[in-house]
Amino acid sequence: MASGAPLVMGVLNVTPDSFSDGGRFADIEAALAQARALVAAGADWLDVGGESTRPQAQPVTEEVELARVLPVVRALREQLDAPVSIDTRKPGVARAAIAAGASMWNDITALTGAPESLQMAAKIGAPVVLMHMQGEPATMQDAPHYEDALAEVCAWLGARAEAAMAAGVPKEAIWLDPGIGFGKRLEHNLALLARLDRLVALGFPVLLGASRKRTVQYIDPTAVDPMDRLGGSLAIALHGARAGVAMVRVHDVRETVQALKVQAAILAARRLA
Ligand code: HH2
Repeated sequence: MASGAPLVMGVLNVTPDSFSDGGRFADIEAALAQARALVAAGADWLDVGGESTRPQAQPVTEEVELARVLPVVRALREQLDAPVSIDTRKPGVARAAIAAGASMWNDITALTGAPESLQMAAKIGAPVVLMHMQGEPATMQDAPHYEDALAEVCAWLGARAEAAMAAGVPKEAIWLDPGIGFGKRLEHNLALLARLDRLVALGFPVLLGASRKRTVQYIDPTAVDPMDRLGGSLAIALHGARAGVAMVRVHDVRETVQALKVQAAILAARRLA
């Protein structure tokens, strides 16, 4: 592990259609109960999302997304201490959520989602996650193509970080994310996971999100149900920690925190041995 265990971001989807937990936390009481459980389990951050971005997901309007996320962000701010990030590609939703108490903008489009995204990120001034995606969620898994996925993703994310800084986002506010499963086949995801150190070497904190994703099913075809992908999700989180990622985005917080702690203890003992 580069320097200690990564932070853990718990996923809080307030959507009817997310791929692994759609509909479970769509009403505010259920969302708050889940948020409390995630924090009690050790989540350092909560990532609130109001639009599913799973393959084939259909976009929602800004009004619908705001109505889903704002009451939850406000309630979290009032009732819990954990910082909240807002998972949205819409600059208007990011601005409103930050005003309501969120502290980070998690943007799966890396500030390409709208013409004003870059300027909005600079104006908001909060940390922003720039994630790589090839195409759009509705069609991104139809025909992903790369000559060299690792080189292309690193170059693209580096360029997006430059664009954000040129627009006025401070360097220390920028996070990068390889976007596991976003317009990528298994071979592309594996190329990125195998050399996460190359992304870390760009000099920005890296967020890694592979929890319950289909990448695990491609390796273990029996894991058809996302709930059956915990083992693979933990393996990827542990691998990310050893490669130096700064935060992992997961659904199963308790299990991930425990796995990271055990790995950290073993690595610390090895250093003493
Ligand atoms: N993955 C998902 C959503 N947002 N954000 C970042 N930065 N990185 C990711 O890997 C990432 C993300 C997809 O997972 P989930 O939120 O569980 O599903 P859905 O998009 O169906 O709501």
